Amino acid sequence: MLTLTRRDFIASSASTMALIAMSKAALAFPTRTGETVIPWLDQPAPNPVPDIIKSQLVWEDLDSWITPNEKFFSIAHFDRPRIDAASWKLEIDGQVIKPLTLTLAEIKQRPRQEVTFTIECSGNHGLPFFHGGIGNARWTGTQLATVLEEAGVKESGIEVVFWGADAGDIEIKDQAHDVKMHQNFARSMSLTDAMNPNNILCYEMNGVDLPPDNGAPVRLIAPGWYGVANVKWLKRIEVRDTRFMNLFMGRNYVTIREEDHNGETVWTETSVGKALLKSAPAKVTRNDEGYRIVGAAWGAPIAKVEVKIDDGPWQAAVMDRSEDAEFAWTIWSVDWGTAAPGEHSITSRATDASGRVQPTMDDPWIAKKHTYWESNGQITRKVRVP
Ligand SMILES: Nc1nc2c(c(=O)[nH]1)N[C@H]1C(S)=C(S)[C@@H](COP(=O)(O)O)O[C@H]1N2
Ligand SMILES: [Mo]
Repeated sequence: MLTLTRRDFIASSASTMALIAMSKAALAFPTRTGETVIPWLDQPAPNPVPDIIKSQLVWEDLDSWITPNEKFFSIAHFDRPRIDAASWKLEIDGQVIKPLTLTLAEIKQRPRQEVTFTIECSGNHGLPFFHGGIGNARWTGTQLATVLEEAGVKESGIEVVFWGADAGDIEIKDQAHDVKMHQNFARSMSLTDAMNPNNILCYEMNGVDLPPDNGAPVRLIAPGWYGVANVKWLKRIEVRDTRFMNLFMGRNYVTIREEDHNGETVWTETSVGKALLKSAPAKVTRNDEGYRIVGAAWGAPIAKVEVKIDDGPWQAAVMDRSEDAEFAWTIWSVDWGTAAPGEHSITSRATDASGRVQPTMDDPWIAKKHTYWESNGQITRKVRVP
């Protein structure tokens, strides 16, 4: 374990930090000397929305626990604002006793808090062109709860809205309405969820300033929540005395399911929330010793991962615990030995610390889900062994 003082962090250059992060992660990864990667046969479809999904993780390239910033996926639903950090200010207002306006320098003067968190877009694996909406980074900022405490939330405050600087034109049309509006990106949480001590106002990613596409100068990092809750390009934090509903709470990022209640089907719509237990095979490698399957598991504390090759038995994967963080993915591997030439399918399933198992694709939880969000079913990949 590398320990650096705060001064070391500040003094070292961006490139040095990146090198330290990479060499540290490389030690922890089940990479073997002289190995080559066998590409998957089932490659994702071409991305039809390159403005929204600007980059994605390429699973075959996964070779470090920390995802380097230049390989990190990036999602923006409206524009991608470029904000002048020197003049930027964050407002904290609404149902608070003392509204605050904080500059970046003032936020950086507050105590530093760091978390390694694997952030996944809830749409990941829900669409044929979207398999790489995930990455693991070390996020640094200051605790949100202490800022809200300083502003003093009033008795009436029940909901916290995180407003982004990005905005777009939205239209709502039905029999009775035709409303056009220009609305900023926003997501909200209950006051209780917002006060979770793990949430940070984040200004650094993997030891360097937060990159513009990932929300510079400051974003919310809410460990354990799906990507959409982690509002980028923060502009204002508003405490409200009512629940909040907008495009990203109530229309988009809504999971529609058929649930069963006493034998009766109940159709539900829920706003995407906390991350769900999931795993995925990342790549198949080969060297002189044979084949190896490597993957990741995340979304909950992971007890074990099992892998099924074709119609074979579930085999226990070796968990790499050399890097262990509550909100970060766990890398696993299975040695496949002398795999038979031909086409094979590889499925992984994760089990969390409470014994819950990642659902199969025909589990009603997945099969009776009618929107592509929160797709945490077991993933099968196809590979051809030469
Ligand atoms: N302001 C703002 N924040 C946002 C978004 C956005 O469009 N605007 N997209 C969200 C979604 S859907 C995801 S998955 C994550 C992605 O974070 P990243 O781009 O840093 O990978 O950002 C979230 N925060
Ligand atoms: Mo997302």
